[in-house]
Formats: sequence, structure tokens, C-alpha cells
Amino acid sequence: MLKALLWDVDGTLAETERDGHRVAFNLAFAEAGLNWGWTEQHYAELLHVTGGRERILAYMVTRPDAPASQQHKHALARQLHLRKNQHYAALVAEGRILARPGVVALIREAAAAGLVQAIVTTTSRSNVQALLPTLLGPHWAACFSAVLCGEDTERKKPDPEVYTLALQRLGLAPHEALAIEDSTPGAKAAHAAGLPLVLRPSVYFPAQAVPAGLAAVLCTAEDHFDLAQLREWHGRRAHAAGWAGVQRGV
Ligand code: XBP
Ligand code: MG
Repeated sequence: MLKALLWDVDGTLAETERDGHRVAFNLAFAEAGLNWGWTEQHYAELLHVTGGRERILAYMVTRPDAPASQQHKHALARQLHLRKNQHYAALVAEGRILARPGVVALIREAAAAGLVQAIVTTTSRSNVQALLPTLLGPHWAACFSAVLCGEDTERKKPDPEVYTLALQRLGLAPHEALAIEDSTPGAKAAHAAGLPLVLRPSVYFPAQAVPAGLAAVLCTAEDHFDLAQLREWHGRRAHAAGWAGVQRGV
């Protein structure tokens, strides 16, 4: 039985990457006097490194004008990432990032139906705290029993750590929950944690980019997105995986 929804943030709740994080990275680079503009197209590749600080560090490897020493690289990445997140919060506050269709209604519907919900993301906590009130209002946190962010784990998605931690916190077995993701790293993380998964493609992770073999229900960006539909998808996965009669903790 479906008891919990585990929500990814970037690309799932809202299209934050192209018009939010990417723009904010570029503002931070320009402010620091760096000629490091990330185009929309290039950002699609950069997104395969999860975590903004890690993404900057990976990019530095390709830049002859990056600091030479590891120590200076890390210090600059930390500083740029901090500023990036401040710019991101300002962009969000300007109303530049909207919820994806159906998401807000579904979170409210699930809350009203008594489902447990959690935020399970690799983004920084400050970005969640900036975005969620604009999507769900000042009492957004009441909808979620756990909010797990980039700072809460050693390893970011595609590592399953953040999902495993979420299940532990909620006291649930993987088959009792459903992860909602948009990206390949996110889908790999949920899959590796043993979670059934709905994959809703986003701007940077279109359906054709999703690797085969993930135990996912792949929907389209336009698919009707309500609780009845999620229960149906979860039931379909349960049937395919033979979860009927599986007891929690077994
Ligand atoms: C997406 C990410 C993040 C964001 C930037 O995480 O990989 O790194 O691009 O956020 P998810 P930070 O889809 O799991 O929400 O700069 O805070 O890392
Ligand atoms: Mg995502």
C-alpha cells in the first residue's frame, strides 16, 4: 500500500535549473570577475555532476584560468557556491520560478489524504527554504515529515544515501513509498534504494535520456498527475515486483 511520497526538488517540483540555478551560477561567476558563462546547452552536460559546489569543481578541471592548487580551487568553489545560492534565492523571490503543473495540488491532496511526504534532494537547504514557501506558502513545512537536503548526506545522488536516510527517518520500507524524480541521477538514486519511482521528464532530462532498466513508471510532462494516478502507478509496480503480502521490515 502506498504510504509516502518522496519528492525530489530541482526539475520535479519546479523547473529550477535553467532559469534559476544556471542563471545564479552565471551571476556569481561574473561578480567574481570570471568569464565562465554556462549556456543552457552546456548546463545540460554539467547537470550530470550533482551538487552545485561539486559542479563548479568539475568545471574548474576544464578551465586553465581556475586556481592551480586544490586548496584554492575548493575555497573559490565554496565562495562561488555561497553567492550562487544567494542569487538563486533572489531570483526565486522575484517570482522567476513557478511550480510544475499539478505538483502543488498533488502535495495538498496527498497531505489531506494523510500520506506521509518528504523532500529528498541533493540541493542545499537554503535553496529549499527559498523555493518551497513560494510554491506552497509560509506553512509549507507542515506538509512534510522530513526535509533531507544536500548537507544531510556524505554522498549526493545518484548515490542512494539520501533516500535510504529518508526511509529510515520515516520508518518505512521502500515498497511503501514512491519517489518522484525527473533526472537520471535522481532515478538511479531512488532505484538503488529499492524505491518504486515515477519519473516525470524535465527540460534537462527528457524521456529519451532515461536509461533503460530503472524500475520506473515513466510519465510524460503533460500526464495527469493526481493521487489516484500515483496509487495506480504504485499498484502496478507492486504487482510487477510481487510485493503483495510483503510485510514491513521483512
Ligand atoms: C539537483 C542538483 C543541485 C542543483 C543545485 O538536485 O543537483 O545540485 O543543481 O543546487 P535535486 P545546489 O534534483 O535532487 O533537487 O547548488 O544547492 O547543489
Ligand atoms: Mg531533480
